[in-house]
Amino acid sequence: MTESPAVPAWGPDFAALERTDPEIARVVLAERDRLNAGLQLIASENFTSPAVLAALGSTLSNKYAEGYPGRRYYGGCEVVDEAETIGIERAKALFGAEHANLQPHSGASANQAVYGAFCAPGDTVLAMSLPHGGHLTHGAKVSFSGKWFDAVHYGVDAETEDIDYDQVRDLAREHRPKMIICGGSAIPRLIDFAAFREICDEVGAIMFVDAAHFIGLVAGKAIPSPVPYADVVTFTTHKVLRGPRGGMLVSKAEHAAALDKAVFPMMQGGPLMHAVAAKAVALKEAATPEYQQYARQVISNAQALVAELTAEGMRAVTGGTDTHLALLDLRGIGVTGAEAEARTGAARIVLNKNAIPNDPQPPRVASGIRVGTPSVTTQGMDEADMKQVASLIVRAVKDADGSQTAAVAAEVAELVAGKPAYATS
Ligand code: DSN
Repeated sequence: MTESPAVPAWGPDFAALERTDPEIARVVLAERDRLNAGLQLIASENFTSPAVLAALGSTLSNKYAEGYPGRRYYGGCEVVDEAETIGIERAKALFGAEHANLQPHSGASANQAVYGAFCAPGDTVLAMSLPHGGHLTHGAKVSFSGKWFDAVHYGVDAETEDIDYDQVRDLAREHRPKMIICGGSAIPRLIDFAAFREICDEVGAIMFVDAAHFIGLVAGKAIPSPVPYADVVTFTTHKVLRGPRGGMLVSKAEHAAALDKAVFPMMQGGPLMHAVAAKAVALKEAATPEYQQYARQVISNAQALVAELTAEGMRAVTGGTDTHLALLDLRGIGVTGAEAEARTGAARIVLNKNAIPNDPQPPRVASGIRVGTPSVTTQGMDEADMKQVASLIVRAVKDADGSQTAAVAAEVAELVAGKPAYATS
């Protein structure tokens, strides 16, 4: 007689991982320790909550659920239907949106679906250029968006370094794009959504806002929302919004059917129901007064950080920030973005090199760095901490011979020890 296998625990069970796969268990713990041991200043990252992590590690991962709630291609979807329906309703309420789709696997997948819904191969789209702060999926030549569509790009004004709205209007009139995209990965300033709406209406274009970076600030009511203006707004759920890694979109009701069909079956197969449930959890968390306070603090921290960094000789592109991120031009202190990333990284300050508008350096070197405050704000840091963070960044960036690395790393360790990202027991 064979013995029945033990019934597995139904939820996250780290001891099971350690028993089954000690190598990967070690990696998981090492990543937790890496997060706890340093300053995480990547503008597109955050520390998601234990509730979100629990939903991600649940048996919802097992279910095939192609289709949408009540209209699936598999049996047994009545339970996961509830998770998706709750998430859709939360998204609509939080953003005041007429329609929501939680299935995109990522921001890039959500963007792909928007192209699928509104454009045919060869159609013209107008978007912010990547080197001026846009995104790969906004028509960069190496992306599907630049290979399959005729992408025309606007940039920033040479003087203000903010979006050149006159150029957007001129290019829209000249090229009559099917779709105009706003948003990007390195835009420190608020976007004038009303101006984009007016231009889109003038030329008959779909207004597509890629809000991946700033949607969490919108959710927290800390900055104005694109939702009343846009035909469709896509975003990732893991940046300021602090949810699981993934994508989402919200839209006007008139585009609901086209967008849903473009997400599934045009671009994706089965949705990741554990991720859909985790997105629902994050949306609930983002609807609280505590989250709104968090969103405001993210911006205050970014402004405090950039003020200190500029006082030390770094130049803030656009002169500052209205959001969670800042772009610093390091040419004035004679350091490249790549050097700064390596030097700060050695001292456990994690940030990324970034092109600045009209950068003379190639992207792999870059003249700037991008810093963001979503993660440090989640771990409870405030403006006073930002003063210290800025001083540590500057010491590391200017430390050409590495003589300060150990001392800076020790101060980083001391600073984060009082405010760990995650508990270790
Ligand atoms: N990779 C993201 C970022 O860092 O901004 C955008 O996709």
